[in-house]
Amino acid sequence: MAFELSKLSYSYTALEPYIDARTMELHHTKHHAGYTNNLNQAVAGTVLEGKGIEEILKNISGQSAAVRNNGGGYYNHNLYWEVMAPGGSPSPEGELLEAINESFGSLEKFREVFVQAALTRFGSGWAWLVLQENKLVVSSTPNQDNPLMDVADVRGLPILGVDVWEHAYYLNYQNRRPDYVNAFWNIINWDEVARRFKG
Ligand code: MN3
Repeated sequence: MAFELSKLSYSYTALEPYIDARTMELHHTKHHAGYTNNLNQAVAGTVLEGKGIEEILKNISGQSAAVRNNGGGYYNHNLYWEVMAPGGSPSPEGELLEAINESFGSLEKFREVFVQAALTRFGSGWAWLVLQENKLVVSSTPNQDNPLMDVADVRGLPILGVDVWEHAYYLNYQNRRPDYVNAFWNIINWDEVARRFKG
């Protein structure tokens, strides 16, 4: 059973003005589709064929660069589309908010730490909110790595992630990554983050 490019639950224009339609369309139909197709090619005919993506990522050490890069790219973009929503959603509440407060002090402090991780990731990569046992931490990873991978410096379950590859923002924001990351904050789907937090 091959991996399939996920369908978005909203249109390419739906995240404007924070993320423009052209960026969304290229990102989904070219970049994410490319990772998906290349992942299928990389696992075809190997012992990985038919395995779930999380199982593959959790045992990524020793796999080829093609599996690592495209497996990460496939998983990371699935998460990225789902943790965004047109207009965002109300701020986190309940157990997720409690965990954020316990781990970072406040929602505002978490935002600072998360944005800082996104801005200081040199080159291409991702910033994450990661669930570990019973606490939340922020990390960033290079390229298409993610916290599920056994090669990650900070391991755990990613429940929020922002793509800071230039292809995620360059058409609209050029070199202004801070503007993109702050815009992203307006379209976070906290309901989905909470769903992932609860497992
Ligand atoms: Mn991307």
